[in-house]
Order: sequence, then C-alpha cells, then structure tokens
Amino acid sequence: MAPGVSILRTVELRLVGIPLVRPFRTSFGVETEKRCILARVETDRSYGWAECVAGIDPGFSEEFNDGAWLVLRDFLVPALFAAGDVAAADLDAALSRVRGHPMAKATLVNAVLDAELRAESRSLASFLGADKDRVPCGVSVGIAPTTEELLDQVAGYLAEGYRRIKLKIEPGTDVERVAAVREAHPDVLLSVDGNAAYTLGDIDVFRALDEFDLLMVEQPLHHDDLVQHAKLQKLIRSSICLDESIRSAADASAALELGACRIINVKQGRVGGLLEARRVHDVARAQGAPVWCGGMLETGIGRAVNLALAAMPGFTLPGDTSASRRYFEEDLTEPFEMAPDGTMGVPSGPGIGVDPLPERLDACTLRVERIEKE
Ligand code: OSB
Ligand code: MG
Repeated sequence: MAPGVSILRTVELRLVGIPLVRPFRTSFGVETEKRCILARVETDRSYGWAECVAGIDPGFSEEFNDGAWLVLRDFLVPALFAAGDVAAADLDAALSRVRGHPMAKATLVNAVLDAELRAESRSLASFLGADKDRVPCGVSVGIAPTTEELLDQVAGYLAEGYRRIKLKIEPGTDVERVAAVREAHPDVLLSVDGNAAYTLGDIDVFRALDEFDLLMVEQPLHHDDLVQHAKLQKLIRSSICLDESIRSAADASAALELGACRIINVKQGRVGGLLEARRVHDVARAQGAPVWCGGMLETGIGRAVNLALAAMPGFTLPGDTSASRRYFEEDLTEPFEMAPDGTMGVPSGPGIGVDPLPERLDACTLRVERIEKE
C-alpha cells in the first residue's frame, strides 16, 4: 500500500551538470560530464526530490535530457495537475496518455513518492520492504584506452573494496581485455556489458568469453530483441543479464519466460520508476531469477534511491551502486562512501533520506523552470 494522497502545488525542473572524474566510455559513446534533470515537487504536505536518468543524448535509450524536459513540462506535469489529488501509486494511470518516456515518468513517480514518504517520516527502504541496511557494491569500468590502463583501474577499484567488476566491452575490445583482467584476478566476480553492440554473428566472441567464468554477460544484443537473446542464451554457458531490453515488469516476465536471460539489471528509471521497479523485482523473484541494481552514473539523489532498491530481498548480486568518488570530485549531496569491506549504507531518513547541498546545487545548475498549478 502506498502512503496517502496529497495535492501537488509546484514542480521545479532543474538541469544540473557535474564533471566526471574520468571519461566513461561504452559501446555507445563517451561521457565526460554527468548532466541530468532533477525535479523538486511541492505538495500540501511536504516536498520531494527525484533525478531523471536520461542522459545528454539518446544513445542508451530514446530518451535524453532536452526531450525529457519537454515531455515533463508540456505533458506529464500538466496531466498530474489535471488529475487533482495525487498518490504515487495512482500516477501510472494519470500519466498513461503519454506513450513511452519511462525515464521522464519515473522522475515524477519518484518525486511524488519521496514527498509522501517524507510527510509520513518513513524511509524509502522501509516502504520497499528492504531486508538489509548495507548493500554490497560493484563497479562498472568503462572501455579504457589500453589494456594496461584497464588493469590499473581494476586493481585500484579492487583495492578500494569493490566486490564485483563489470567491464564494458565492444566488438574488437573484448576477449583480450577480459582475459587480461581474469588472469590478474582469478577469483574476482567479473561480468561484461556489451550495451547492445553485438549480433548472433559474434557467437565466437561469446564462446571465447565462456572460458572466463563470468558472473554474467549483460545486454549483448539489440536493445529490442528478446528472441535473439533467447537463441544466444541456449548457445552459451554464461548467464545473460538484460538491461536495455527490460522497460517494464511485463518485459521482465516475457524475457524470463522466453529464456532470453537468467538475470535482470533493475534500473528504476528505465522501467518508469520505483513502483514498476518493485514489480520487476517481484516478477523475477517469483521465477527464481536474481536481480541487481544497475546505475546511470547518478548523483547522490539517484544514488540514494538505488541503494534503497538494492536493499530489497531479491537483489542478491552486487549492484552498480558505487561510491560518489567513483564518479565525481564533489557530489550534489553529502558523498556516499563505501566501507573497505565493499558495502555501502542504505539511507534511513524520511523519503530518499538525502537532500542536495544548497551551494552545490546552485553551483551545478544550468537551467531551472518552475511550473505552478493554476
Ligand atoms: O549499461 O549499465 C549500463 C552507465 C550509463 C548508461 C548505461 C550503463 C551505465 C553503467 C554505469 O554501466 C553504472 C553506474 O556506475 O552508474
Ligand atoms: Mg548495462
């Protein structure tokens, strides 16, 4: 049951930018700066924050910052204002006249939920049914310029305590890199993420990767193709994990039933917010499939949300819930720090449990627009 209903008064959209500590290269591009939309809602009872996981360009998904901004301002926020009283649990219905745009929708669902929980002094983790107060952390390592640099980065992260290493790969920069990391660290939990850059024609690559005892192969094939993933899963020993392909609990159910994957990367923003993410968790759990919490290089606002999600019982593998310093010199919130044992504390304060630091927020803001209910 979701907490009560409230009246939405204003929605403030804000674009923020923070430099990354090092460029993050994937098969779909390179990022040197985190840029995202933050939403702050005000209701009659409280306020809530949320971070939109869309990026600068439509490389990971169709959504991107400028598009999400327009969809929020011109369609989603007006739909919520028109709906009158709002409860996070009913938002899906109010937003259903906009097709797609899960990342933009998630921003409103999560902000309204945060406001509801703050009004009731209840933590997000408790609302989600978390069964732990610390979660094990993994780290996602971008495609490095050379194998030597990759080995240096991986050694550095392992020294900090990270419990799982995920290597970004792309055709031509895969088997040799994975072999080198596996040779240097025979026992580490190791996975790879292709970000949809491969086809079934690359079966030799996957057969070679099968030799490295990988925890999983994340999203090897096209973002919209479950059937090809099911074919690949039959041909390899390593477990496939889907990321881009899963945009709802229905997708998760279909993927597991088809045998397109054995593991699901849950990114709440990719599936339309925390409530749908909980449904993905439930579907996977009912089918005995492990899930873990993915990341989109979030600031502290999105990181707090991810940690609460990762504390749910079905999240049994280390997530991409890395410490603030893995991304930023200075975060927007108090920094999230990982203990030397590779775990991070789940926020326990009301709602998401964190607020942006006002001076940091000002310093990182590129654009603000306040939308008031008439
Ligand atoms: O595919 O999981 C991905 C970052 C941005 C977009 C897509 C992905 C990622 C990551 C980084 O792998 C995860 C993180 O540390 O936030
Ligand atoms: Mg991924």
